[in-house]
Amino acid sequence: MKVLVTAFDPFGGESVNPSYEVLKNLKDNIEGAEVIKLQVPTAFYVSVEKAIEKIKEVNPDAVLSIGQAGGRYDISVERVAINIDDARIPDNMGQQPIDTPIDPEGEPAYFATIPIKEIVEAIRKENIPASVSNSAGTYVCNHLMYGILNYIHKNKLNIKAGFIHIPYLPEQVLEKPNTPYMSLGDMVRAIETAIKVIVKAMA
Ligand code: PCA
Repeated sequence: MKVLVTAFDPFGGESVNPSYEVLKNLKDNIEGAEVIKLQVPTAFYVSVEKAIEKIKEVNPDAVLSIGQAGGRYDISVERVAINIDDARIPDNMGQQPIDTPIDPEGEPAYFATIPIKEIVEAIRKENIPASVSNSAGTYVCNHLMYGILNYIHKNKLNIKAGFIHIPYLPEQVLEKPNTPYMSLGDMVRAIETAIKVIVKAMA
């Protein structure tokens, strides 16, 4: 079994992206499944193209994407991706789509196909705060989640997919008073736990 895990490069003036820091630290094998790691740029369309390229290359059983959600307190397991881009800030390529459908021919939304409630429960059992989130926003993270689910749906592929947003790392909030953060160790443990649940659910 193969699980493709994607993470983003830093954006919005940050020098790190916690998702990529977590990605680098994940075990290469979890519950017998091979963990394949891919960094994608924080850029509309290109992020999806890179992910699809990799999906075609490695033919994974599941795709889990991770992204930074600055300001969130816990590990948020996303329920749904919506067919809209509405960017508060330009992406890393200077693109800033406003109220633009991601795929005019795609469904309005896709639900994650990974077991979101079981993942939240398992992470909380590790004593790490986690919850289901009902919006992945309207920036690149939602775009990537939508793009991957749309590709799987249109091509009728047997691949589970989902998205997890994670908080800032402690070093990112030194100059941001009253901003939530989580340690790298806890976030790595949370994502490894999520992968375990995904792998077990497919076995
Ligand atoms: N977070 C952004 C895009 C890249 C990332 O890590 C988001 O939540 O859309």
